[in-house]
Order: sequence, then structure tokens, then C-alpha cells
Amino acid sequence: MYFSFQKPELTWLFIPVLFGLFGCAKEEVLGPDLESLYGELEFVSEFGHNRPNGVHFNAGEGVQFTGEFNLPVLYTVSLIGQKSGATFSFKGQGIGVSDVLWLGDCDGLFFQQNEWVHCLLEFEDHPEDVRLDSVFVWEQPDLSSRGFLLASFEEVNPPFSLSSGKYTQSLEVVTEATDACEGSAYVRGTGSGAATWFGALRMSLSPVELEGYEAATTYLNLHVRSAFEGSATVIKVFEDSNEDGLITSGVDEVFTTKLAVTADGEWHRKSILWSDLVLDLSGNNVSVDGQVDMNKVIRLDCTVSQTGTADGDFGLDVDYVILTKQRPF
Ligand SMILES: [Ca+2]
Ligand SMILES: [Ca+2]
Repeated sequence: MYFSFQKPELTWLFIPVLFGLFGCAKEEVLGPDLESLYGELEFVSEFGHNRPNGVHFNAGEGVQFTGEFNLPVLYTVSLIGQKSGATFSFKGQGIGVSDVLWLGDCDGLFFQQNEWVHCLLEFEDHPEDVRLDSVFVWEQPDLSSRGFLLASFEEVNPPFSLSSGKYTQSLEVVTEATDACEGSAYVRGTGSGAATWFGALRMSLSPVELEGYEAATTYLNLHVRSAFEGSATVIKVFEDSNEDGLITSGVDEVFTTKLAVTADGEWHRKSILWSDLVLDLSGNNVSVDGQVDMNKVIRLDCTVSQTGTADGDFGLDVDYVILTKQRPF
């Protein structure tokens, strides 16, 4: 989230102290005026925002919310895309929402261009006081500046390749898609059989691109979707441990993790801390120093796989793979 608010514990600590001080002077006041804390919520100024003609995310604009209350209340501002179904929310506490600035952030699915977004203001302790506004989104937000974008599949010259095998049924970039998580393209892979490798999406990167990224604070974020029960993606991170420019099995280290994909047909964001990847000693892979060195990583694979070893049909879609520093995308 991109805003801060006064720490609630401080607010609640101060209010009784103030009441206590003034209460001493007037003996008839025995305690805090609870009515003013838990009384009726009133809007000092109405809920709204600064983009009545819509927000141009591509011009660096954001949506700044307005609205003031008579009480320091817990609030939630929820954003709901009317076309995309994308969501995002801000939670805070205070006497207003002027700290809430929306820059296009989204939960699992991106907000789309030319889309109305409902902005719902709700209060935990005042469920009857609800406000609804809306804002028009002109362009899909470009969130690539949040990290290092490995692939969004929108590119003409893609920095990735697709690798098929014996159990691959299909492996392709789906373009002009209206159901992409982001943009209009994503990768779809399906396979069949009692295997665990049905193909892979391979993304190349160079140590230069990962300058400033550290394993302990780097997140790999990707968006996945599946309609096949038991599907999974195995992430493989390939080091060029001996720095000869090549990935050689038995010489260079590989790090991995397996992520199950919920088969509900919906896009889900997965975020993995780089240092949670484990050394892969399958096949004839080796341990050099057992540590994933960011400055030696030259390839990242998202494998179409399954959670077990059953005989069946598996598959998944992948979109918007991005590395971020310090926090998940
Ligand atoms: Ca895309
Ligand atoms: Ca090597």
C-alpha cells in the first residue's frame, strides 16, 4: 500500500489522556465521552476523488481520494473493476481518506483500459455508513517500474522461449486474448500423462539486470491460472556458477520450488521470496556453495507440471512475471 496513517494504538492512547486532563477540572465528567468515540458517524466532507474525467495511468496520474469524518474511524476503500473484475483495497484509520492514493495497484488481476471502477468506502464499526463513487480508467496501469519485468508476453521480440517435450500437448503464447491477466497475451501450456514435466517457459536474464537485487529481499511474482485439477508449476532458477556463460548440468547450481495452482479458472498471483528457493539436486545437479547468487543467475524456467505423479491432463496459463525488491508485487 502506498499511504500511511497514524498508528491506531497511539490515537487510542492519547484520547483517554486528553479526556482525563480536562475531566479533572470538571468534576461532573467521570470518564471519556464515549459518545464522541463510538457515536454516530458524520461526514464533514463527502467521499470523492480528484479524477472526475477519469485517470490516465500512462501519464503518471493517480486517484487521490477525499472525504472527512467527525470520528477517527477504521475504514476500507475497495476498488472493483466493472469489466475486468480486478480488485484492490486500502485499509486505514483516521478522520479522513485524503491519504489514500491509488496508482493502479491490483490484487491478482490487472485493471483494464476503458473501464469503470467502483470505489466503495466502508467502515468496520459503522456498517450502515457506506459510500460509493466510481472512476474511469483510461489505460491499464503500467506497473513494470515496481520491479524488473521478466515477461508480460506483449512484446514483439520476446525475451523468453518455450520448450516442449514428450508429454506436452500444447505450449504457446495466446495473443489478442480478452482474458489475459495483463494486456492481451499470456502463455498457455498443457500436457497429458503420468509425467511431471509437460513443457517450460524459459526466461533469460543477465547478472547486469539483477544488479542491486539480493536473494533475501527479492520476490519472484507471477500470475497463474488453471482449469486442470492437480496442476502445478515448478520454478527453476539456473545459475552460471562457474561463470563460463553456459548452463551445464552437473557443473552449475539450480534452485527450485513447486507451486500448486488452484484449478478454479481464475488468475492468481504467486510471490516467492528468492531465498526460499531450495537447491535442486535432482538428476545430476550439484551443490557448489549451496547459495543462490543473484549475480550469477542467467535463466528462470516456469515448468508446466503437476502436484503428484498421477496419469491425467494438466496445464496452466502464465502471465506477467516480475521481480520486485523488498516486498511482493
Ligand atoms: Ca500479458
Ligand atoms: Ca556455467
